[in-house]
Amino acid sequence: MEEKQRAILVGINLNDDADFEISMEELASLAEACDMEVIGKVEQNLATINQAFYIGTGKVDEVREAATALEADYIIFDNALTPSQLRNLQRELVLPILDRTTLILEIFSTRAKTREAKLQVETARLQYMLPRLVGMHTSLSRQGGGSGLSNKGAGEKKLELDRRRIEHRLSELRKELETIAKDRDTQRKQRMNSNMPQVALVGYTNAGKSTMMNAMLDMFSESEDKKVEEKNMLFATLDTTVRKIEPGDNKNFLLSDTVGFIDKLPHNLIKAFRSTLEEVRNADLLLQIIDYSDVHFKEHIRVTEDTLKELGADSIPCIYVMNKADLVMPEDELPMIKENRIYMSAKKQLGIEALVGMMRDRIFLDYKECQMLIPYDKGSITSYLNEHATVSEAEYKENGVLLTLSVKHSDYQKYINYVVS
Ligand SMILES: Nc1nc2c(ncn2[C@@H]2O[C@H](COP(=O)(O)OP(=O)(O)OP(=O)(O)O)[C@@H](O)[C@H]2O)c(=O)[nH]1
Ligand SMILES: [Mg+2]
Repeated sequence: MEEKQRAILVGINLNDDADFEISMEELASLAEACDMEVIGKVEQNLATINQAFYIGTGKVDEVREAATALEADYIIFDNALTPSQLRNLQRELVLPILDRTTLILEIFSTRAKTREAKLQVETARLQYMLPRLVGMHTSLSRQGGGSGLSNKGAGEKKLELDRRRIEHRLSELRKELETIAKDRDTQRKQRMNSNMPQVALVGYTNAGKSTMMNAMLDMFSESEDKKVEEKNMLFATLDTTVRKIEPGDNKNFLLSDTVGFIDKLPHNLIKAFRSTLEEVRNADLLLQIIDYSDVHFKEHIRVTEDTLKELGADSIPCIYVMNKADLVMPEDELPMIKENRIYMSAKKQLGIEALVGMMRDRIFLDYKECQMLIPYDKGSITSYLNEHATVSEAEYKENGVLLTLSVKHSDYQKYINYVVS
């Protein structure tokens, strides 16, 4: 098993799609992340997808010939194939067929570490498999077993049995995940009660979210052992981690790091990871981390925004973090702020403080919890605050009235001389 599995990629360029090449390159990285070697590509320009075979019927022969000539082990299609396309293709092409979705599911399943992530991936996988039981190679680990072709002759009975077994397993998974989600919910409610603003890191996979989390922990947290894993690979992070960031003067916030997005992220997977991604939906502010050194960064922003929409998180305020700018801009120009964008480097920690400043301007825009001691001869200030701020307590002290209150940022600045804590 030293030798890598050899794969041919197949893609359709629909109506001269500008993003076609990017998509094929990404498919190749996904295959490599599954430990396969890409040995060839077959591409076709089409105006519409072929309902029966995905690619044109003539092209099917070409794929089979190329696969034989190049001694491929797998044929990988760029898009999720419908159950009937898969069945038809499997009949015509002798080799096991995978698609983009199966690759992503495979990567997720090898990366999943926590019990929850494992159960979520298994759920997504079984859901994808269920309608495709005939001829589907859903797992690379089954290679050699030849489940695809040998299934061809399998009787209806066996199929029905498989189907029932999967459905049973799915209901078990659902129950266990619900229990885990409930615990998580309790924790989240406790955090919300703490009244601390919640900020979520989001963005394309490998953009630098975990590196950003670690940089903030480095600068604004006591303990080192709370760090998360950062790695140069697709989907290094599959779980959600929440950490308290304490930049000082009582303006703390909670920061969450979670799974990254990718183009055509399988719908089932987003659904399965919904509870992991709950942190994103509940955030007061999103930091969209973008790999600014990647020429396709605009496309990545689009995919991230589409995914956020799917999650119902598209109306949350967002700061655009053009990360990895150290690779494409002179370092002495960093950080650079333009409206709601910041050009910076998480890895080199250039711009972390500036970013935290931007975040605080947004999340603490309207609120400031504090105590002010207003002398008795400044009664007009006391009445102004009573009118314009939320005073939760007023204690009459020897040298003035001590107000515990929540004030607008501008008022806080205006009366900063009276702030005692
Ligand atoms: N040059 C440079 N490299 C960076 C920067 N930020 C992150 N990286 C590198 O980019 C790679 C990915 O970083 P991660 O923080 O793991 O990315 P992520 O967004 O958490 O990725 P996933 O968890 O896989 O979605 C790592 O090799 C980092 O060292 C940066 O500002 N500059
Ligand atoms: Mg990560």
